[in-house]
Amino acid sequence: MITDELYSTYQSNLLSGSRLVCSQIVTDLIRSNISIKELYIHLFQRSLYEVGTLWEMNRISVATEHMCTAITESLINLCYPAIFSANHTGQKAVITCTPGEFHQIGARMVADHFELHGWDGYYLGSDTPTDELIKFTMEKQPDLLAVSISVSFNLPSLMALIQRIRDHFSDLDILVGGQGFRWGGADAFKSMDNIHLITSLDELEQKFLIPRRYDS
Ligand code: B12
Repeated sequence: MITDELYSTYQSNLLSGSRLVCSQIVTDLIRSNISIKELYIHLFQRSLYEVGTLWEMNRISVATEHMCTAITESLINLCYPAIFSANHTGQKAVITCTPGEFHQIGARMVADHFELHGWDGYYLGSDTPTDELIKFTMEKQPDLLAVSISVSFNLPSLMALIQRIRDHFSDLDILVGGQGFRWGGADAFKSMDNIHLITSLDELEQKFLIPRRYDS
């Protein structure tokens, strides 16, 4: 369990750049069999949201924000033995960010949750060129495509991407999500078929991962 006290210790060590202490905390939590979702949301996500607020308030530098992000990405790697231990179902998802979207950790957590539920989660990371995404999707023939945006100015980029994808894959399920929708944008997808705005990992599990796990 991640108590407020443990979170504060982790966060102060992250902000001061102590990779050693942060990795010890994460290793201990994994050994205690914490769920990956709890670790991702109540430690990594909570901490990065706070880093964003501190950066916005000019209380930490851009360099410190970059360091915290880099450390967090390295700590996520410590979870991989747990993530890749599920029996595979044969289902496949491609997870990416729109062109111009550089925030990739949320998409990575989404990809990891597909893996946790036995899917092959192909994670392409940030700023994927649409032509390359189309080629990759043709090659992998996934059951669904998930796209993340963190800044609302990338909504037009997401709309353009969806239109291009639809030219090639007329009924592929497309999940969209991320903080880019915090200030609206959901209406743009209402009239579109097979586009699903998903607001959290819980909703992703409930609507797409847990039910299908028992189908096979
Ligand atoms: C790290 C960071 C960066 C890094 C990203 C590096 C990297 N490797 O990812 C860099 C330095 C590149 C960056 C750049 C910028 N950033 Co920045 N960044 C952040 C920060 C601190 C953390 C992001 C993060 O990883 N969060 C943790 C993840 C786990 O959370 P998440 O993305 O929300 O994902 C979760 C859910 O949303 C969901 N989810 C996400 N995507 C999807 C998709 C699907 C399909 C589903 C189902 C679910 C889902 O699942 C995840 C797990 O729960 C945030 C602060 C914050 N609040 O997040 C600011 C933040 C997002 N950035 C912000 C800004 C303004 C910028 C810049 C515009 C700054 C600038 N002036 O240049 C640029 C934009 C770059 C671009 N074009 O994309 C603002 C956005 C505000 C807004 N109004 O849109 C934030 C909120 C900071 C702030 N408080 O102001 N940033």
